[in-house]
Amino acid sequence: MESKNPAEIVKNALEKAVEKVTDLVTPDVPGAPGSEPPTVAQPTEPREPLPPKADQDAPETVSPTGAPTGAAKTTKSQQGAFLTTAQGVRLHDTDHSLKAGERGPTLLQDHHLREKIMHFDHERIPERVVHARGAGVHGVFVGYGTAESVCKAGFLKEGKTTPVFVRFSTVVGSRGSADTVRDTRGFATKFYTDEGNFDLVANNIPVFFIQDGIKFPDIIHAAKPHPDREIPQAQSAHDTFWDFVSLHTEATHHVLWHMSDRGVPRSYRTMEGFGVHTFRLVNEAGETSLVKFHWKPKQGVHSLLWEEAQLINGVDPDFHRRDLYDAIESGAFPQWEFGIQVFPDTPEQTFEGIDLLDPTKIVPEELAPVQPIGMLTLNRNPTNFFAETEQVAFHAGHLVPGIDVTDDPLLHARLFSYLDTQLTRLGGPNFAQIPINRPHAPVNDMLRDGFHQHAVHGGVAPYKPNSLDGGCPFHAGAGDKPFVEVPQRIAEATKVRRAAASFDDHFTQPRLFFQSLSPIEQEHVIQSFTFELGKCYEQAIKERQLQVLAKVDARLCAEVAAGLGLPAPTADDLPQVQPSPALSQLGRTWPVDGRMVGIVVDADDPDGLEGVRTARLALQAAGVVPLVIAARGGDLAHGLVAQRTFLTARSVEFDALLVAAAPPPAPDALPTRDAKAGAGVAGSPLDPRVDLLIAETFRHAKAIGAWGAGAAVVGSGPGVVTGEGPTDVVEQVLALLGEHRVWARFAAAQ
Ligand code: HDE
Repeated sequence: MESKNPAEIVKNALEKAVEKVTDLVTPDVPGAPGSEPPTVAQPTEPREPLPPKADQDAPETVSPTGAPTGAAKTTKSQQGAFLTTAQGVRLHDTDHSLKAGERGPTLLQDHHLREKIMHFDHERIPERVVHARGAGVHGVFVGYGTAESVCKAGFLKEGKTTPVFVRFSTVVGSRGSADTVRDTRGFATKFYTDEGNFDLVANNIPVFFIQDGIKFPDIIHAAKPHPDREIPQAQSAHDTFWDFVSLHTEATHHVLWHMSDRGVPRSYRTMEGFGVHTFRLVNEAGETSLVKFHWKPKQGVHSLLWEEAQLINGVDPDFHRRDLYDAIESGAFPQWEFGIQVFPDTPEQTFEGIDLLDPTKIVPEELAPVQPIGMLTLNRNPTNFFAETEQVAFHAGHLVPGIDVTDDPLLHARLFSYLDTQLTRLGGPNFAQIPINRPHAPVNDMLRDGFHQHAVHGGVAPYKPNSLDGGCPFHAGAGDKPFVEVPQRIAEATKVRRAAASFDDHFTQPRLFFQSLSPIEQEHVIQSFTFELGKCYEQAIKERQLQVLAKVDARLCAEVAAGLGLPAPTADDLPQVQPSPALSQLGRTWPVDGRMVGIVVDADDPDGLEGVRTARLALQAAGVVPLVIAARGGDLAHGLVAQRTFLTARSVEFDALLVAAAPPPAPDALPTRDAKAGAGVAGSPLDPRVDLLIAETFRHAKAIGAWGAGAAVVGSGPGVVTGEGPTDVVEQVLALLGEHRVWARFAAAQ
């Protein structure tokens, strides 16, 4: 008998689904660019293309109509040992164009040059109008079966394993913008179910800026760079954004989340996901329920500090995508539990007075708990960014039997928009045939021809009714699992351009959100508003936003006003709210696997390196990625390798720091050659870059552990652990890492 325990169900299914992966993954230092190490000399012996790396996967090898092709999943798009043209003709030289003499003009007849340059000239496609910057990976979803009473969708059944592709993104920035900007994050999942593709195109914030999709171009035009100078990139800290949201106060709730720690996630792996809208589920008996979808990260919800986020934008603009790929490559597969809040499907479509059709409202988890219904595990990196991550096309209207939409006016505009946008972005109506978008269920539509048609359709009658193709394809009968829209009753109505009165309250829930945060999180919200409004040029906009904040919380408004040097407006009769503790992301402990720990060593002290080896093994055993930081790169004693040098390391890369030595200034620390000169005190016995590492790690509330000579240079305070040797220090640092940060160092946390 199969287990009913959700954890067991996932474990069993995952063991089957990822057994190959665990064989292949070596949990050492992730980031190898290729599947085998290169030789110093250029290879000259012809050979077949190299296989993909062990952590990589490609779209399922199904035909454009969803038929399994039987080809190996890892089949590459290129084959054969020799360079060819796109027509498969072998070439003997691609390094020189065909010329009339060695120093003569290039000949028009050079068809290889022409083909190569033509293709290169058209390598780019338009970036997404929003969510342009993102990273996608493959995974599996396993149903717990606990949703069966409310939803008939097959992929939610107990133990059912479904392949998925997930793309995380920022909203505002262009494709090349930095990852750790303050922004909302996208969390879009394509489930390749047996009943067709289901896309949950979600965000890491449970509400949205607008209540009606007709305002989407307005909020996006306001958030994007100013049209005249095209600055700033990927930021909300500018006049047009605050001009709009201060006037359009239904944005206030989303703005509060955006200004909170949720706007700067530590990692894609440590974000919650929310479907935002209320959806309607249907069970086998045809009964309906209203639900909100949630993704709960097993890794915990965890954010960056603002200074870290800013530093990372310069030090490693690819921080979030690198973190995701590296975690998967090192075998720390991120997981999210899929959950639903369930509400009765009443004619009013409200719950405890909250309008479920208003996407600027949440239902606090204390009123409707999130019920777990499955587990998502991301376990394979893509093989090709463009083919998979860039060409994946999500759509809020990709639904499967059992999941239907409600009349949320924001959702309805999305149901139009997501197909429409692909026409320009992916160049025509056949984007569902691109490998990453192909369903794994049989496709028999009557859509024909168009740009980039890959299916070779048979028959002569792509219309209904027909007799020439034997009547094919047929309508699915009730027993054939068709998608049937819920026959939802619509109350008698008049055509209007208006919202319901229940959409009018723009301030109570932002107040609830702010008051539910811990003091340290509230400090961050105050700091973000002060920073963002401080970056605005126009005083009128700052004053107007302060008027909005006065309606949210008097202290929030007063402290931001003080930071801006403006008087704080006041507001009367602010409502009493019942805080929702579930909205705070602090105060719990989480698994540590996939986190990064730097270890400062003295390359010239072989005795001290013995302890470093012990520490490294202990960290690896806990699933943590240890990176050795030394004065120089390369091999060290005891089989250790320096993965970072004092020149290349920066504290923001690490979740905690171990200091196993007190290395003196290295030759490249001479002030004139040190990019971080000034970090250390002149004449200090410690390398100034190490000094900076320790200071930043402390300031950013991360755990620090030290032993030997290192213990003398790390100072003291909450979360600074010193000891004789590595063993108990590592143990204590791992425990601190599980709490994410040492908040006790901050005054606001006291
Ligand atoms: Fe989107 N959104 N959106 N959105 N959205 C797009 O689709 C749109 C909204 C979300 O990784 C676009 O293929 C409208 C809410 C994600 O490929 C576009 C409205 C939520 C992604 C579009 C919204 C989202 C998108 C741009 C208001 C959270 C990235 C390119 C009515 C529930 C998907 C594309 C990916 C992308 C339109 C509001 C999430 C233009 C009109 C609310 C995660 O179609």
